[in-house]
Amino acid sequence: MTDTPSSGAPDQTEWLTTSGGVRLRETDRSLKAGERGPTLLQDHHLREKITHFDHERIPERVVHARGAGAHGTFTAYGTAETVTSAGFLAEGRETPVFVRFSTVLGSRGSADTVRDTRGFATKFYTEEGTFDLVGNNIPVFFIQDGIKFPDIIHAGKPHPDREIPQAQSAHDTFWDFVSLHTEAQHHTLWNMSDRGIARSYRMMEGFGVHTFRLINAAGETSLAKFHWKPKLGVHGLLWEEAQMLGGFDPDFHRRDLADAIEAGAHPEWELGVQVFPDTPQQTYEGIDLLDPTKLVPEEIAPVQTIGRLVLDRNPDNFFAETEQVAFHVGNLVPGIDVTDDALMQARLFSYVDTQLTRLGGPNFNQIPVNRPHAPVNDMLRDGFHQDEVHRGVAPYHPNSLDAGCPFLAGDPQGAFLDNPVRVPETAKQREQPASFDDHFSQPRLFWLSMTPVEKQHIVAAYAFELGKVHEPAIRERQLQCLAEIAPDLCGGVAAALGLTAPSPKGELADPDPSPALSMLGGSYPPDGRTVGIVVGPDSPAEEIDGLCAALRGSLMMPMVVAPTAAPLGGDVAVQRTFSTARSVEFDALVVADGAAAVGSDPHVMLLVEEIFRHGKALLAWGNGVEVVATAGIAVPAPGVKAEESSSIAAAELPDLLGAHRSWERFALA
Ligand code: HDD
Repeated sequence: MTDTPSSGAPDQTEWLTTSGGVRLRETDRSLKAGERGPTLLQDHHLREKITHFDHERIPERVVHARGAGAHGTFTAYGTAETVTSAGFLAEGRETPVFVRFSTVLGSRGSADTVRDTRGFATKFYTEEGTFDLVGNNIPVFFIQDGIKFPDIIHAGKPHPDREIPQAQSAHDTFWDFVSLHTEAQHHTLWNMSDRGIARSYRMMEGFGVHTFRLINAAGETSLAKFHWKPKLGVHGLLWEEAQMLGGFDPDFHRRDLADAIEAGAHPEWELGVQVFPDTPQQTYEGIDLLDPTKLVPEEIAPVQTIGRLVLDRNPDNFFAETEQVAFHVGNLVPGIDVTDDALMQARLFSYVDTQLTRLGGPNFNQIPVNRPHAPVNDMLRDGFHQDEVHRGVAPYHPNSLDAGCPFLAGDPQGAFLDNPVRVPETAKQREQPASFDDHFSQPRLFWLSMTPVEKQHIVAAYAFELGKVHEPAIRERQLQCLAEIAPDLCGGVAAALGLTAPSPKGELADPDPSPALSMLGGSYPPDGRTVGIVVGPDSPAEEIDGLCAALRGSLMMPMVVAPTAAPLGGDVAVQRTFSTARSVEFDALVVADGAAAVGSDPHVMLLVEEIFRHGKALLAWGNGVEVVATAGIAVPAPGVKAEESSSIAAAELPDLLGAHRSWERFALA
């Protein structure tokens, strides 16, 4: 757990050279006319060094600018072979991948823990070409047609006059748009849930959002939605934690991902599909599969797992890999095709287009992280940053000069097939189906599927966000939308804002709740969870060392928190001092024997009090129990325990962390 890279350090054993490979005698002083004289234009090394530096930055992504990436492997179970001929989904096939997680609204340097949708983009370097699954951690989208993308993003980004607020949805333009353009209400409700403030990239579901068309070896088609299911469960921060982390550790998610991989706690997901018959209506149980603001509950279309993703290698260089990776919804392989979803269709254009500006030309697929692992033999030529030295004289087809090559492939050679889907005879029109006008029944389904504590968080999130909206008409319009979703949700938010809850104007739908939409329940491995260990100057060093080793052995990440940075007992490393530690960095706190010597140190009191208030596991042994009592916390309480020894604490932690928090500690109104 360091801020230094794990690998890829410059080779200190070689000579320093210019970019032309000439060895350098000096790089700290410019070439001048005498000791005190002016700098000479002749100094080619100075000019090269400064010029290159002047051009180090490239435009950040217009959306999803803030992100973190990792390498890994996808292993297919073979269970998808009945529905798709995609080679990388054949049983046992291993495919290298690069994944980039992101927030949507913030700029490159913004904080990780803001309330926002998270991007979950996966590049599969398959033997049949690159397949990109460019999804989010929310299964529905704000808009039904890509032509609205600039509108939602302009509304969500900082106000154009002062360029504030950064990476926030709690402002007038966002709520102005989503309350007017009510198809955004479903996605917005997910944002207001704890999905909008993920605990970790490792603890998020991922969704391809759109419906895809799968084609099997016999040429039969079906429609499908992709899901990523995290091994560690789906967990959120509390809003207070998210806000505090924005200051204490704006890199929280980036650090969490890199540290976990470095510690061997390799994040894992299973890829799953919901499969639907490919009927002319393209609906399932009345749900329009081409409407990306709608999901299909797992209870009526189970997610069938088809493979496993493990991320096990951090990038060597952030810019080269995470910044320059370029995803494209049109990177498809035989066996997987797009549908007529109007959101997806617009994306097919946007992703290549944006790289032309961002990566400076059309050859971005030659950048190492974007290079296909399948052989490439295209007829694209020249352009900025062309790395290939193409041979031959006839980059056109047909030709007779380069032996009439390259050949075109057919089915047996694995050529991509644009599936010959029938297009109904119809008129060109700027219209959409009537079912797309239903904007409230699915948000209502989501709300009805939440547990009481999740509902409480959602009400608080709306109250915060709308509390930051200045224009009364926008608040009132959004309250009207909430009334159409659920009067109890609307009532809770209205009460917090000091407003009267409006009545619904439409009829409320009566969907069956979908328990799969709730984040609560289940028990998960503690991989990569951080555990703070508060010690005093005389805490038993050997025992603390043993506790750290035991936690590491179970893939948890201990952090010793001591009065000073001096190693405990001379050789147990201290990761945080009382003045540098803050509770939000930890998933659990252990107060060690010997900690009582620090008395009621305000930093320690705050640590213990916040850990308790945030429902996190709090264990103590020996006189550490006195510290918990001094902080005013009764022992035992749910998730608060006095242990007989450090080894019992180590054994208890996985179970306590497995449930993420002691939810019983949150009093429900
Ligand atoms: Fe997008 C980036 C996900 C709709 C246009 N998008 C981008 C990334 C993710 C998504 C995860 C970051 C990729 C990376 O890490 O480099 N976008 C989505 C999802 C959508 C969606 C799940 C709806 C289901 N996007 C969408 C629309 C448009 C775009 C409708 C335009 C019509 N998205 C872009 C873009 C970006 C992008 C401007 C910015 C950087 C990039 O592509 O490479 O082209």
